[in-house]
Amino acid sequence: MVEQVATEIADMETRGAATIADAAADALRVQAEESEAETPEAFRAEIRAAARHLLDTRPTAVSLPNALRYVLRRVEGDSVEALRRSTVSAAGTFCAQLDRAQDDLGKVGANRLRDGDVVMTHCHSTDVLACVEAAREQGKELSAIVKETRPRNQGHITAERLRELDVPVTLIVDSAARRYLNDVDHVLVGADAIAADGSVINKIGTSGLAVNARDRGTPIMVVAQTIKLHPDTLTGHTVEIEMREESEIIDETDREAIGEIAVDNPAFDVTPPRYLDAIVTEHGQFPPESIVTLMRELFGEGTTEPWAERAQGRESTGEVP
Ligand code: RI2
Repeated sequence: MVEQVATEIADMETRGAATIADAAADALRVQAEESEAETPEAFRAEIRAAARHLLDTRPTAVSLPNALRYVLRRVEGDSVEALRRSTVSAAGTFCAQLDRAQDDLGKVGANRLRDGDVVMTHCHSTDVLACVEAAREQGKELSAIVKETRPRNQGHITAERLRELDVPVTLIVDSAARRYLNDVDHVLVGADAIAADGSVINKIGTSGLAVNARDRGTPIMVVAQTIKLHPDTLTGHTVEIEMREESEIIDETDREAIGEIAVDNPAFDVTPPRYLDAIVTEHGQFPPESIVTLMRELFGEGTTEPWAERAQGRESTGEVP
């Protein structure tokens, strides 16, 4: 099961920061339920190994280590049965909290949207769609300009979901975004990680979109549950940007026809806080520069790595995530 979930995350069959977190926590639950470990030590080692395997799939979305950390910190007991129960319970609580957080942030984000607004989206974010859904439930009419989001075209998923919410959609290529910004009331983007200085790491193309939006005076709102807050950035660590397969950009035949070229495929970029208007979370909306106060409240000053081969002690601070 862990093997399968890990492959699906790596191949992006399971994708989106919140969905990845949910799948990873659930994989630990199944691992615990199916474990045949005979001693508490063997059980703990097995769960830690499963977490490491999941962790190795994609490096950028911090929701993945945050989910694993949440569950691993709550694996408690002196017997295999007690350990199993606590793991299953922690994973269940985490997934339920994830759903609740998305509902809560949806309502906060919806308050920023007015009846008749046009929104522009980039990539596919379930957190963003939660805001649109909440606004629709409030009876607001919205329409959307949807960027296709090369190379994997996750904009197509967004377009489909928006149509399910009865939102009229205009699909555009990424490079057309600036032309449409004058007609847009809000740019809505999700996040894969948010750093302590308020920088937002999201799908490649977000930073260029944000600079253009600022130039045109169009507000840009980041919608992100607090599992997207990157605790390691509190202590100076940077966020690794995932580089993906060249084949996502160009196939072998076209490439050979062009001649010798290098191809780079960064999956994410970093948008500095000065280009962003608000970060919407389940705890309310924050100016990007002040997100660090929420991070300290939730995580304390740092984190441990409970999945390490040699187990570390419990984390000293922070409740959730
Ligand atoms: P939710 C996605 O990354 C996009 O960058 C999106 O904005 C972000 O995850 C957050 O998604 P990818 O997995 O958690 O498509 O809001 O590379 O669903």
